[in-house]
Amino acid sequence: MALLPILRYPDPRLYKKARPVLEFDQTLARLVADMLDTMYAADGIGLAAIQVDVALRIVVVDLSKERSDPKTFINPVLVELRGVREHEEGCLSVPGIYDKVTRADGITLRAQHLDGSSFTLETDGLLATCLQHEIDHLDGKVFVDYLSALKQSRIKTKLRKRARDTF
Ligand code: K1U
Ligand code: ZN
Repeated sequence: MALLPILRYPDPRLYKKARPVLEFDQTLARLVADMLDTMYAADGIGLAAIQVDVALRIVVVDLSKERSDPKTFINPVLVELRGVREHEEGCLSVPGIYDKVTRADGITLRAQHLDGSSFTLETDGLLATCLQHEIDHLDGKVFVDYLSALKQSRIKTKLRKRARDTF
């Protein structure tokens, strides 16, 4: 088990666009296992590889109460968006900050499993919100980018102050 350091907003590495995964090998399987360990240790429901400074299109999620239903999405692509819904979001890269973001309510997504086989998922509610949030990470976008400039500036000040106070 390895816990990977999670990048903190506004680290510029969070704004990189992730590259597609081309090799479905043991190195990929190890990275996904480490991402799951990291997500569970941080009490998150999702994690994108870019958050652990790996610019590859990999997402892990687990929305189960028992933390026993890990799902892996390699090279995820949103193929359909349905309706709109406002949901409270948080982010492991923006600790302690929560705000409402409006996104599609229902999604259809194509992705690959760890072995490279393709699958389609149709979902809605929190899983759809979480997957859109994670795919945004792969495209170099953080949920606070949807908030007003004033809110973004207050969040940066708060996180900077918190980082100073921990030293
Ligand atoms: O990407 C991340 O940083 C993980 C993030 C996923 C997420 C949560 C909620 C809405 C959209 C995306 C988190 O896991 S934040 C922590 C968390 O568990 C949580 C926060 C708010 C609501 C529900 C769960
Ligand atoms: Zn996030």
